[in-house]
Amino acid sequence: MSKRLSQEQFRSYQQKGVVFPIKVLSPEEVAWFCAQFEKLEARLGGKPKAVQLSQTHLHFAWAYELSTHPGVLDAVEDILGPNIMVWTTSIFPKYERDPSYVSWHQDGTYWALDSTQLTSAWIALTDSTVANGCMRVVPGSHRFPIQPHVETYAQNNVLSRGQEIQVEIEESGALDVVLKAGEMSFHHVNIIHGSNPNRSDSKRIGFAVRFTTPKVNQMAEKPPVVLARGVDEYHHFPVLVSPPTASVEEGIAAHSKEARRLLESLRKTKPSF
Ligand SMILES: O=C(O)CCC(=O)C(=O)O
Repeated sequence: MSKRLSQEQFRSYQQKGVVFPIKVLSPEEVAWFCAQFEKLEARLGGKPKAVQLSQTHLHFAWAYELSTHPGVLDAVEDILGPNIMVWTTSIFPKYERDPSYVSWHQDGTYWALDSTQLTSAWIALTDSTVANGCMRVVPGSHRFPIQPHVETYAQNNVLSRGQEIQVEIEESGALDVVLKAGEMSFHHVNIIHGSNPNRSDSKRIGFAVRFTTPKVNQMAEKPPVVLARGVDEYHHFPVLVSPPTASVEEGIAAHSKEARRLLESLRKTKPSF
């Protein structure tokens, strides 16, 4: 029996590789999570880099709480089953009139995972609209094999190496994942997706959580994961023992030390966020 998704939503995920909108946060929760993010953003100098906004759930209590929110996990359970891990997280802010964009890509290309049992929850902390650069997907493309990608290192590309798929995308067939603050979408690890620059005067903030099952293994350096629900009979990953409790300052110090180490490792091994 499903916990959160309707049959139609589940079917949409299977057929299109994406499902939205799923309402998960109350307006009060949105305001609180936004305020926590903005506190962190301000302490990081205003417009943090992508690497500063990855894996925040390991260092900041609010980010851990959002990644393991019961409403989010109920919906994940409908897709992945009862054993759920938070593999990684990334926050994607796009500022007013921000030229940054995400090129068309398939996440499965560069995550070095041995399975497609992964779903990405993209939780909107502000409205995410066509004007402010909402995520876009090519429905059904999760069924395609992994396509060739090039590393462009393009200046405004949010992806760490500017990875871009090498097939012509029919823009008219793309679906805009428009969300209101407090709603989320799920997208499949192999779906072709990206997003345009923010051409509006409103900021867009998305909090992405990558959920896997314990069966999934990674052929690269493994981050600590959160066993959010169920049991881990595989022990492929180190598991975070307890939620973070550090102050913002301590969290920033620990996070930046880890981010430096991760960047160094990425240079050598190349999996990406
Ligand atoms: O936030 C965006 O614009 C893109 C997000 C994305 O690529 C992802 O969550 O996989």
